[in-house]
Formats: sequence, C-alpha cells, structure tokens
Amino acid sequence: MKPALRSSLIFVGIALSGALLAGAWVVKEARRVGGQQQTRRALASPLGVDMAWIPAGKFTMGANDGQPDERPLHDVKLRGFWIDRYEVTNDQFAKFVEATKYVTTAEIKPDPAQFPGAPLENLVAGSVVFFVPERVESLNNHMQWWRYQPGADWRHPEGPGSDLKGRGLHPVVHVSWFDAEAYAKWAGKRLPTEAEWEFAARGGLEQNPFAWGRERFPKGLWMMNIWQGQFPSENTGQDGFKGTAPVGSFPPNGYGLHDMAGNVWEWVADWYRPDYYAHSPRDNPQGPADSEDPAEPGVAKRVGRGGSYLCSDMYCKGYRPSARQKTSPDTGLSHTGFRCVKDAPAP
Ligand SMILES: [Ca+2]
Ligand SMILES: [Cu+2]
Repeated sequence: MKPALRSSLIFVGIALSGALLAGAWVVKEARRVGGQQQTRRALASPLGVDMAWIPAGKFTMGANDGQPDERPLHDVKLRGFWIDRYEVTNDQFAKFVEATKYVTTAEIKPDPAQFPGAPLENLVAGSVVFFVPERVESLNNHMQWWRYQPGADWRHPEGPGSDLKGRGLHPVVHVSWFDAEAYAKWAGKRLPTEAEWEFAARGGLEQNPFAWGRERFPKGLWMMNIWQGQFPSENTGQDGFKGTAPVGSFPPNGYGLHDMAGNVWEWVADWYRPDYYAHSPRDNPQGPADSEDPAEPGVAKRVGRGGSYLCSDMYCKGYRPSARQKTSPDTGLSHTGFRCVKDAPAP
C-alpha cells in the first residue's frame, strides 16, 4: 500500500470518505473463507521463546526490479541477532498494555495546535481504516480507500462496536511507530533496523523474489496472506483470508520466520529516505539521520516492511523482500503492525 497519513486524512475530513461502513466487511474478513488448509500454530509462549537466531552475515540489499527507492543494490554486513518468528499479536500487546497502562497514539485526541484548520469533528481519537470504496477513479489516489475512523484503535480495529473476539493470535494493528517502540522496550527488545529486517526476510537466500525462494506457488500453495481479486473492490480471499490472518498461518521462510511477506506491514527502526541506499554504510547500517519523502515534503516518515493483506500484484507488490513502505510515525493503520529483535548471545 502507498502511505496513508493520519494527518492528511484528518485534514480531509470524515464526511468525504465516511459514508461507507468498513466494520461489517472487515469483521467478515477476519474469518477464514475457504481456500487451502494452512498450517496453524498457536504461540508457545507470550514472549521471549518464539525467536529465531539470525547468524551474522552479509547480503545484497535492495532490488533492481522494484521501485526506485530499492536501488542501488548494495552489500550489507550484519551482526547476528534474534528476531521474533511471528508478528506481535493482540494477546501479546494486551499483556503489555495491562502491565504498563500504556495508551496508544490512536487513543489520544489529536492536538488542534498540530492541525491548524482541520475540521473540528476530526480532532478526535482514531485511526486509519481501510474500506472498500463504491467506485474507484484511479489506483493513484489511495485516499479513496482509507479514512480516518474516530474510535478505531488496536482494541477496536474497525472502530466503535468492533472488538478482538477471535483475533487474539492475529497481529496487532493500529499501532503507531511510537507504540511499537514502547512495546519493544517493555519486552526487552527493539525494532529491527531496515537492513536486519530484509536480511531476515530473505531467509538465507540471495536476491530471490520471495521470502521463501524463487517460485511463487511452491507445490501450488499460497505462501502469504495478500489480496486476490480486483483491488480495492473485489477481495476473493483465495489464500484463505480476507483480512489479517492468525500469525503463523503460512509456512516459514528459511530462518523459520512467518509472515515476512503479507499479513501486516511491519514497522522498522529506520527513518525513510529514498536515497539512503546510495550512501548506506556497509556494516550494520542504522538508517539515515533524518527523513525525506519527496512525495510529501516536510513529513518525516519511518520505514515499514513486508506488505500486508491489502497488497496485490496489480497494485503495490509490497510483499517483495525489498519493498519499502514509508509512513509518518504517528500513523496507525488497519494493515500495520510490527515484530521485534533482540541483542543477545548466539544459541
Ligand atoms: Ca488474503
Ligand atoms: Cu501494499
């Protein structure tokens, strides 16, 4: 998906896009819709155990067949690190909130001083929710299928009246980058750097088009939760899921990591700059010192990786291991979550 900014949607106003109710549709999405049987695995423990060791190594980061910001290809060398096998789930996030009484960005009323001129009815707590538009003019304008939904937050993914029933093992969504950071800190972990994320996503393979290899449908199976059908109006759910899927519903990559492609976008630590790869240091790059997105000058953004259940072949192909997303850190979205890494000795 292209970036959808909390601030830009707050400015646009609820009236413009609020006519359609996303709720019923997305709740239905959350259930399985036929398709092939996928491996499901409950999380063995809430925290700590379900991490995989990524041995130190080097790899070629980026891609020549993707977006301009995935170039140039460049060699990166990394220390070994631990990484969550799964995206952080609602159950895990709930434990964090219980323990700390943490309040997420989406639950806080936007400060009018930061949004001069925005419609007053939009200056309420909320988050950015995907909805199926009645009509789509062109795929260039993502404002047609995103809206600022008052009352939407991680506990109420579609807004007031929605809940997490049956979604404990689904990835948490509507978390801002700050929320993800706070969780990681509490868990004794941190967000991966962009380079660590891509290295891990490639599963030990060099420049393969998918997190699991070269073949799109090994043994004829879907390997990731993305969008099938005409985006954004028709969602066939051929892979088994129309919305988020319980983490680990699809086979792991070579490092034993699930959902490194599809399901939800994952925040990483780095600021976004489209030109960073041209002068990224070779050893353990930490990302640029500041952010720049020529598409939205003046709006600082963090990087997201991995694509989501809204990614399709006809639109963004965000599920490719090299694909980059950029979003302002205060933005929570119905297709964005995260996973953590940890610095600890090798097993
Ligand atoms: Ca799907
Ligand atoms: Cu996408």
